[in-house]
Amino acid sequence: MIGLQGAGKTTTTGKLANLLRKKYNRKPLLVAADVYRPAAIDQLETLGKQLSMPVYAEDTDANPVDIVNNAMEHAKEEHLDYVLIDTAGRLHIDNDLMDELVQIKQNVDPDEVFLVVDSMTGQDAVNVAESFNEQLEISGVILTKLDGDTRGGGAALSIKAVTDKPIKFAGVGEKLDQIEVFHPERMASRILGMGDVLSLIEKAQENVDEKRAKELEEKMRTATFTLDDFLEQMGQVKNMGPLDELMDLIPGANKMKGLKNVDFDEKQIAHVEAIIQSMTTKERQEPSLMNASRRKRIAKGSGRSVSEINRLLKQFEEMKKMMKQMTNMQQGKKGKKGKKPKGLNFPFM
Ligand SMILES: Nc1nc2c(ncn2[C@@H]2O[C@H](COP(=O)(O)OP(=O)(O)OP(=O)(O)O)[C@@H](O)[C@H]2O)c(=O)[nH]1
Ligand SMILES: [Mg+2]
Repeated sequence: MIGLQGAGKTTTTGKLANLLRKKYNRKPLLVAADVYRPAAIDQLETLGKQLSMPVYAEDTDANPVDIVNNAMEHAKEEHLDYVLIDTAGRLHIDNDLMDELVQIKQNVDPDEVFLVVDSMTGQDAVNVAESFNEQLEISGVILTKLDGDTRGGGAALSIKAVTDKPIKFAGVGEKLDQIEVFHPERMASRILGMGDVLSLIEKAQENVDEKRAKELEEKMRTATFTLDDFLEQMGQVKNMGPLDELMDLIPGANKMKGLKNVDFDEKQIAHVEAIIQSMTTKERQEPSLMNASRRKRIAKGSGRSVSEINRLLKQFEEMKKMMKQMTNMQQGKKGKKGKKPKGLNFPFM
């Protein structure tokens, strides 16, 4: 990983290692080759601890070229199959930095040289990419901080044009799972405000248990969907990531008047969860049981107001009614055994 100071090299090293293990079942080694900032080694070691992954580091007076050579040996001995090298950044490109990186490259002969670029740096990012590529022949680019705004999309296009190297990954947040394989066509549609349905489907596939989703769907169709099911479904959507991020992926959502200024407050979900969790099993199955004293008890248990509980129950009933109508409509059109449309089934989204 190479790039300017603060571009996101260290974070990206952790993210890639995480991805390699999670998705491809690999055993990566993280290597701290930034000896100029004492905190840099600590930072990588902390990441390694967070991920429970091995980190190779030496003292700050060691030579980065020696460090990477030793790290390669270490990886072989420990049967680790990917070596991710976190190198030092500089405020500006300078010759010392370039020389050191060239030497590291000659010594380890890496399969990939990833230039990590902060997408918020705009046009400057393009110049940086050009000079790194000239001197080090990068193999690909990783754009970070694409969660900031869509200006980064412009940088992506120009970097590709100038270096003719592919953008391989995109960092979309500070957390260690917030990295995505970069898809140019998706980026283009995100910039154009068309949403990114493909990414949304991918997220759903990764985080939603398909068998359970089918069972829940069946329950909805037969109107036996309970508040317990509702709770479970909410959990599945929550796994997919922050709601406002998901909204960005839905085509046209940013143009819908009502939605534009809605604050997708994660707290709201936590409140609904607290309310449902304060109900007895029986109440969750049969919300019609809910009389005034039960509502009061639930309010107390969840720390929410009775009117919030009333609202939730009303919304739940309405949702069930709507599902029934939709099912009837569908059956009317295609017959009872007709194929249902593919796609996501999150009624409350
Ligand atoms: N929002 C957001 N923040 C990111 C992303 N990637 C990195 N960051 C943040 O950017 C800051 C700098 O990241 P580092 O990984 O330390 O950057 P670096 O390139 O290693 O920096 P130096 O080692 O100082 O050259 C940190 O606060 C990261 O959390 C991203 O994709 N999105
Ligand atoms: Mg760093």
